[in-house]
Amino acid sequence: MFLDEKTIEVVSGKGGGGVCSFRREKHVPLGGPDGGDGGDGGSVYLRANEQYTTLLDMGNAYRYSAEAGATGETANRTGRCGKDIYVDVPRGTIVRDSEGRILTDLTEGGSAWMAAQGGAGGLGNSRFTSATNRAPRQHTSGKPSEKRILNLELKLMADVGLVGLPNAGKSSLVRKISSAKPKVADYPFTTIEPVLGIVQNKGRSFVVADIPGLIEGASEGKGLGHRFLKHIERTRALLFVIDGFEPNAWKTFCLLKKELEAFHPKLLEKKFVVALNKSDLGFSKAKKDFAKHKQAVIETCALSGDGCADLANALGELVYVNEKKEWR
Ligand SMILES: Nc1nc2c(ncn2[C@@H]2O[C@H](COP(=O)(O)OP(=O)(O)OP(=O)(O)O)[C@@H](O)[C@H]2O)c(=O)[nH]1
Ligand SMILES: [Mg+2]
Repeated sequence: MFLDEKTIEVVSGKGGGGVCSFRREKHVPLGGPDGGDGGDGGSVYLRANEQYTTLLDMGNAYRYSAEAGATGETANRTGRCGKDIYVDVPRGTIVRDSEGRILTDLTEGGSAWMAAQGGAGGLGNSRFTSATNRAPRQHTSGKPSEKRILNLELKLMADVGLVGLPNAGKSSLVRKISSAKPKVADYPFTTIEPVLGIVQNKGRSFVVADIPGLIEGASEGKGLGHRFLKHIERTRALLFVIDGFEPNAWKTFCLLKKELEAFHPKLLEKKFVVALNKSDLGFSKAKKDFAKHKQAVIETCALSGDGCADLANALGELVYVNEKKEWR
């Protein structure tokens, strides 16, 4: 199962109260005020963890609470501070408040964002000592905790997103060029959730995302594509995978582009490579059509691996063409 949306509640710790106390010891007359401050409450942070691939990796917890600060003590001892907690989320998690406003976007591995700030500890009575008040009884309580409902949404951070009709051979290609082993079968919608694979190419590495096949109307919610189209919004480049054995390969390419545009016109501004797959079955018509429209293709056979090295090289060039990955 792939989980890309989740709601959590974060609660920081409240601050410990300051106390009122006076030093009382034998042989020490007029001991004076010695009530310590309360400790600060712990804060809750969200942290982007590169090891996590989906929100499921967070486990089932709904509420994440940090410890409260302890009450101050006598002899001017400050109460213990509550521990901060770090909630790990997958890299690429967008955090919204309950009204849908974006609070942060955790695109950088290891980066942390304070989701709920711990309450400050209160002041003990010794803080209020002054020339005119040598025995203050005044002390303050700790600041309250902060509670927030957060909506998390994951948008995958892959370098290359695969786009193609069901059965085009996307998963087969991902198996050939990357370390990932998504399921392959001869029926549509074999892939029902995105799979990330790391490609090692000429000493460089990049991430490809195999997403479920798109069909006509995907941008309006048909098939599985719509839900996963958002995952290619953040990829740097696209790989169109087209079954070249089909006589309508060129039309398929146009249809895919149309669906992407309908979902978000910006998707068409991305650099892309076209793989004309299933070269073992022969595809003279498809090749001619692409040539006629001056659209370069890479011929691949995901079964034998023919052309797959060329494909990996071409993708590597696209990903590394500029200074690599500003969000890495
Ligand atoms: N002859 C031939 N068959 C291929 C090739 N690539 C993939 N296939 C077959 O095509 C079928 C679909 O392959 P998949 O890799 O599952 O296709 P997909 O695009 O991931 O499909 P969905 O996950 O359903 O969107 C499988 O039976 C593969 O064995 C190829 O280059 N040549
Ligand atoms: Mg697949």
